[in-house]
Amino acid sequence: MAASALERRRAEELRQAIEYHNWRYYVLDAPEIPDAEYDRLLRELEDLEARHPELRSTDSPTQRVGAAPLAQFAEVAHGTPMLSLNNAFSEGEVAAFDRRVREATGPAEVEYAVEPKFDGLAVGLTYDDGRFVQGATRGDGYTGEDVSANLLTVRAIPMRLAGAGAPRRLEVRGEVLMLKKDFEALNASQRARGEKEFVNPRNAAAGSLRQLDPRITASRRLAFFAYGIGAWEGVPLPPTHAEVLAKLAAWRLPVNPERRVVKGVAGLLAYYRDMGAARPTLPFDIDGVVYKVNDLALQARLGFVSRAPRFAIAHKFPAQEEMTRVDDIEVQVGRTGALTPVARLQPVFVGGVTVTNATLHNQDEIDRKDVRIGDWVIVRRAGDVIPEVVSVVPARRPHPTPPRFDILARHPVCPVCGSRVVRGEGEAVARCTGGLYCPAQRKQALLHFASRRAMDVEGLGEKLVDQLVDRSLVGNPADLYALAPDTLAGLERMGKKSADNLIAAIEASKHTTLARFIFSLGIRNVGEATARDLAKHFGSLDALMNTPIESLMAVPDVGPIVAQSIADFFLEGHNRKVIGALQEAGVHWTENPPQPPPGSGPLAGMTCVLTGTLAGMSREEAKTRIEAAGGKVAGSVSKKTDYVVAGADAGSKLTKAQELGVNILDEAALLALLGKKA
Ligand code: 9MJ
Repeated sequence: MAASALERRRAEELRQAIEYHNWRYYVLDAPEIPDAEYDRLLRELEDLEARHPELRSTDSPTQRVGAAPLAQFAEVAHGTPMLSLNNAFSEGEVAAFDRRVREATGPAEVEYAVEPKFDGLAVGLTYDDGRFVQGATRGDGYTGEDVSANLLTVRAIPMRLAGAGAPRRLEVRGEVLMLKKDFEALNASQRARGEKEFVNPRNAAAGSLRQLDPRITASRRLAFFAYGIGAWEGVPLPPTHAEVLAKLAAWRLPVNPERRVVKGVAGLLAYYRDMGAARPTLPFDIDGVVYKVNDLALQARLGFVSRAPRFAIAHKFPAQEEMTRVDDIEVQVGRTGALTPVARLQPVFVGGVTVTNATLHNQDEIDRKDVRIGDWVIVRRAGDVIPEVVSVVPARRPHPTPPRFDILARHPVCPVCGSRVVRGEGEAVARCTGGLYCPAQRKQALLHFASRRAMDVEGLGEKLVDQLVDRSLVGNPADLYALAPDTLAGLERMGKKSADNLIAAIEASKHTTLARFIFSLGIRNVGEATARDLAKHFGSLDALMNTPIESLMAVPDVGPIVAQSIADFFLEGHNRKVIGALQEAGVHWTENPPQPPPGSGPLAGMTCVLTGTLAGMSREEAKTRIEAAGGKVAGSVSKKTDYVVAGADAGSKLTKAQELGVNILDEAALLALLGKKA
């Protein structure tokens, strides 16, 4: 039976609603309805179309998935070539670009539209009268591949343009990419299924888009950002690039919110710096920023040189991945004796620094990536993370083929202390059995003890710990508290002033919290969160030390392995001795600080901001104590701030507080408020 007028109208209503919610969810990241409601709408439309196949239009959201696999992609000739951009790698090259623009356009400062340079795959999407008709890859710039069926599975790409005023024909140019989190999830699932992992989000996006079976593409989460146009027919073109993008956004095409309009070289470079700083926290990879002359008439006057526009340039960030050679694989001994293989690399400039080492994590990782000495590898360094070997370049493996690298075969004994190395059944890591006899483990234990989130001994770094252990000045954490300023002043890179500072920092660390103290002990499998849970649950160190293993498992998130590690630690006589010595030396904490019920305590309902360095307590501790008094600690000063606590060298937050007339406390005043005398 043919569809009634009512059903026809309902189908159209559903299509519009579903596309609207796709836009809210995938473009704005601000869904209005729960997933279940969205699913109901889609199901209702599917049912309607199943009953009345004549209602099934090609631009219905039900058609996004389910197209049959192709034998091959059809070729698409680009009406306007999809050109690439010239690159700039330095500020000088950016200044030269701006100079060339001004030579052609006049001396006035030029306005630029600036945007992130997405590291994905360029595509062109054609809309006729506002309806998606085709999507193609860039290919060689003149001819690409028709990947329409795959692009339709990308929910951020609208099947219809919203609102009125769409051109008769519009070709939107932009980049298909995979968000970092979706890339991680995809690789986790590839790993779980024993399939090959993707090297980076770009490759994952490319591999997903160039699938002959759209159902595979549909199972991958791809994103899209529009950054330009190929065709724009039938309606007047806005005067600037920024306004073109605004139009695209109004039609509900995804346009990245990080775009700006700036003036002159100074504006370009400020944007470059801002985006460079934002890069690690962006949800997607970018490999630079793009500058485009904003005025489209000026763009037309500038025209093209060979294959790239003269009106635009990509300012690249330092590469985050480079190829280099593994000269050797060495092992490092960690705090718990774990032997971590480290690749020694031919120095290579990547992520803005010269990298000579990259972690290989453990034997399983070496096996999975099959890294061998002499191999050429892709090294990655993103943000502040430790450089990593991403993959081997198989074509460059030397002849004769080097042997597989086996940690245990290479190091039957610890390279530092000569103790036996073992790898437990089912364990990923091989370990030195030397315990605190092993200087490497001792050093790492000390560094952990002193680290910011543990006892927070400022200034006790690696170089210093090396000297202290190598000269037998410190054997365990308790020895730190017996160090004399003169002993320290005699060490390399240590003057009297830094020795005094370190002594003061050691002294200050004596006052701590139970959670920090437990964490600082470096008990295997006990991280910061577990330490906090243990402190809260047991309330005192004595109770924790003397508790049977079953009671340990009563703590939320403590399973048999963690419980066993804790029990083992406190069974060791020398661990108990060190704890005794630490308390003897004056290390103390307030046991089980009673948490005030919400709305009580001297700082109940107050918001405090900390700035500068306090003499008698660390920032973490101040935060804990303010919270224990019912207050909240915020990161920035506003009119709503009740107190700014200012220590030494307080900066802009103090100025802001003065400007806003917010109460300012020094340390003594804070302690007084907390109910303690300074
Ligand atoms: C990228 N990859 O993000 C262009 N691009 O403009 C941006 N690429 C481009 N623009 C003209 N933001 C040709 C390529």
